[in-house]
Amino acid sequence: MNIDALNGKYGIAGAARFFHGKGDLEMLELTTPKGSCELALHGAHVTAYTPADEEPVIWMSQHSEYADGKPIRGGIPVCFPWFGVHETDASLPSHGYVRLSSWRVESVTRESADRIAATLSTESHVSTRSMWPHEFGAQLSVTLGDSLSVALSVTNTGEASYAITEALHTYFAVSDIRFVTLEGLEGASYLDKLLETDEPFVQRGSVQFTAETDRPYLDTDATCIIDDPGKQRKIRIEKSGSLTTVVWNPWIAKARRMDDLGDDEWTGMLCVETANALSNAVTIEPGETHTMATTISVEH
Ligand code: TA6
Repeated sequence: MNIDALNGKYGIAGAARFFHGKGDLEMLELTTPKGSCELALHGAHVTAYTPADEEPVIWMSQHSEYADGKPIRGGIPVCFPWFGVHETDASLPSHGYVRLSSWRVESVTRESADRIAATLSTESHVSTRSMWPHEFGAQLSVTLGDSLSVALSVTNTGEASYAITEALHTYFAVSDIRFVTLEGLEGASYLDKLLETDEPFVQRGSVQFTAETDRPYLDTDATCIIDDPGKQRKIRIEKSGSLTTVVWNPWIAKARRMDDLGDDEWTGMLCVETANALSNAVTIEPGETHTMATTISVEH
């Protein structure tokens, strides 16, 4: 559907506007007196969230690609139907394939003067079955109000149960990762993806960052808080339907190896990902729906 048709069917004056963004991607901007957010129909990918009177909360790479078949670097990538490298075929896209193509708009609803929601959808089809031989319908709902809530709902539309792994792979904007701490995961068990071991570790105190960090914290439903003294703010990350929190910063060497992340951009971002991964894979029975959600807010 073209931009004029989208605005004609779903646009709301002063609150919901479709436009062509970078790479000519179809974008939706949601605005209330409490703040604004943007999402690309490509991947149902949130690319901006800025509460009123705040600096942007979501980080975007200045080197991202914006093209069909390519992931956007930054924002909130929707990782599904698998998280990370495919279990049996490493040639398949990292973090699944739903972030690589355009989703359909299902609804845009202004719930009040201060709250607006949009829902996008996608589903299994002939070209996905070769990568993942299961039937699903997926909806991504974004609700902008005093906070930003993003929910991924997956319905098993097939005849047999199956397991999924998934993530709302959120990139947060921070002043300098070297001076930021992450609270909420104290005592949680995590794997260190940078070590050649499946031995779990236990988080002692808050998470601090002194090198590349790539850690899935397992069996945790904890609310996390990014404490950012440089921006004199805290970012609160609540979640539901998720037992994994992945914490990632590429640091210097990995940033240099990434074409879509600038050599000096690593200091300004931190991924705290609402997920279900590894031993927290979710089994969905035929006809059932599983919903995972994250709610992001700023506090001082
Ligand atoms: O969630 C952390 C992680 O799995 C890292 O290992 C790193 O690969 C990151 O995701 C980005 O993955 P992507 O496929 O988007 O480049």
